Amino acid sequence: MSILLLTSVSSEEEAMWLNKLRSALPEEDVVLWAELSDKAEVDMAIVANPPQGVLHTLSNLKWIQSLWAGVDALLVDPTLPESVPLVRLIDPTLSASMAEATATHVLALHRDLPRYARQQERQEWRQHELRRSSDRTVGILGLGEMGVASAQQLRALGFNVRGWSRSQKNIEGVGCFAGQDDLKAFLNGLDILVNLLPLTPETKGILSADLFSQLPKGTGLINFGRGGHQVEGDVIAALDEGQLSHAVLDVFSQEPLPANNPLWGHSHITLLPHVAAPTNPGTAVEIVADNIRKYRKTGQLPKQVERSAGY
Ligand code: NDP
Ligand code: OXD
Repeated sequence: MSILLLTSVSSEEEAMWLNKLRSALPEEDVVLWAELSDKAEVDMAIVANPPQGVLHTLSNLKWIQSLWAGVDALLVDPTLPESVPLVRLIDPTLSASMAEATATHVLALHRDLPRYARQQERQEWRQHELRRSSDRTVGILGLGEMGVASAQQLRALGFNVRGWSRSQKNIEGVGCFAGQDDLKAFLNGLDILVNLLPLTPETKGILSADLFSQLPKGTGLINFGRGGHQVEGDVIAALDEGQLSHAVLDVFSQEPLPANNPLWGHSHITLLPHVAAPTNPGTAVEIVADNIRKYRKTGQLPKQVERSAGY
């Protein structure tokens, strides 16, 4: 049987993944779509934003392993075979990278860096009151792999930390809120809101005027989840009205963000090109190779995506 590597990344990046996978799995036949002679020979697919309409043509596919943590782009493929288990990337290196990005940008907002950058443009020498991290409350939407690592990092920096998830959690030192009924209480009194939710039918558009109106005036926003979480017009309006003080946006509904998008030029937006926590090819390939070896030996699959929940 063969393992198909199916991506829509550049040919250079795809070749890099192929080489790493072949080195990590010398006993396996890892192939690209263009090299495939018999589709029935494929029992496993390793994917990174694969083109739609291909996976369902593989009649002997036993499971799909994503190289990304988020699987929203995969799940929108209407032809994605329902019965084939889907496994997403869970990698402690990725979570550590996200925790670092969260800490970086929470600290930047906490220490007023965007405001001082705007002052510098005007050559304005003006000091603002310095608050302690323990005087700030940071709320994290999503308490999964990314959210928990980020919460722990922020606790270590002295911030008050809250998190919101679908099911109730109990995390030492973190105020845990769960479900729609708890959302209002979670948002109440935050200084900075960080989004680390997966994009699902339930979370789409959650960063909207309605949610912003439940935050204290002047809250900072960080979106490292997906572009589909933010209603762009509502983010701009909330910034213009001062309801949000600043937004750090790493993800967008359309990536790369088109040149004419007004988010580019907004003075209260820090715009990043989806770099909060990129997949680390070295550690990702080790994890994927381990998953595959375990499956070959025991027939056991790693933890699967819950299709009905969308993550
Ligand atoms: P997980 O699946 O581990 O965690 C998701 C969290 O969101 C869980 O706590 C879950 O609740 C919560 N959640 C899901 N739906 C809801 C809902 N309707 N209401 C409340 N809480 C909800 O995902 P990860 O932490 O690994 O990743 C999160 C997302 O981060 C990815 O899907 C991806 O979009 C994004 N990401 C972005 C990157 C970047 O570079 N910008 C890099 C990597 C990931 P519960 O625990 O109860 O299930
Ligand atoms: C991911 C990402 O989901 O890079 O892994 O956004």
